[in-house]
Amino acid sequence: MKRADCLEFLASCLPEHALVATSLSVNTALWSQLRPRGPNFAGLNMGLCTPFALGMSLAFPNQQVVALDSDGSLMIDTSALITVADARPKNLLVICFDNEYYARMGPTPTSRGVNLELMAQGAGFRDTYAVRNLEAFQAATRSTLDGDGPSFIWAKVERERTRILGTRHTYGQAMRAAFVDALHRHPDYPGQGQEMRTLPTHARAEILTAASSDVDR
Ligand SMILES: Cc1ncc(C[n+]2csc(CCOP(=O)(O)OP(=O)(O)O)c2C)c(N)n1
Ligand SMILES: [Mg+2]
Repeated sequence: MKRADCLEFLASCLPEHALVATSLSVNTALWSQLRPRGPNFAGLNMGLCTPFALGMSLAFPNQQVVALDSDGSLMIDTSALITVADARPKNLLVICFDNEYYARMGPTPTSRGVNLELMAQGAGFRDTYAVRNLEAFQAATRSTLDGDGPSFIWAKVERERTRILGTRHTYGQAMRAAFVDALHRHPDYPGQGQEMRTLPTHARAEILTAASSDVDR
């Protein structure tokens, strides 16, 4: 199963205002091409994708939230699964794309038998799926988007052989500025302009600079 096909399907059925976090992985480059606009926080460092998505799911309880995590990233902090299952956000779907590799750096423990679905179940997830082909991925995704979460999909995918490049909004300041801008426009956002006043001055300046720049990162 190819991760690109899974993500293309997800992009086709995800609600317009869904919030998405991606791990620092192939997920980030692919997702930025499939959904260049909208509330996407991309390229979270290892271990941080699922916790960040949990935060968004609690902040936006009436919106679908998806963590596009990956094997190396999730395994650096599997305790995130416990925190999610314990918090029980109905609107959170965690998808872990498992290519059994740390990007192109070497095999991860899932190549030697680690079962991430069992870990999610042990953490307390009741809605879990292990999928190895596109049809199963599509069925699991439909089911999780229709029902109550938190849900976990362990998606076994082929290792990408070539480097996949993202868009200019994939990383760094430009990505963060696009994300904040998308939150401002989000129908569930609590207050017009409120967030800019509560941000520290240096962060506000950084976002405004990035928003007016076309620099690729
Ligand atoms: C704490 C930390 N250790 C190492 C790295 C270097 N690094 C960046 S991405 C990556 C591998 C990510 O693997 P995975 O999450 O499985 O992504 P994928 O295979 O889908 O690209 C590593 C080791 C890092 N960014 N942070
Ligand atoms: Mg991997």
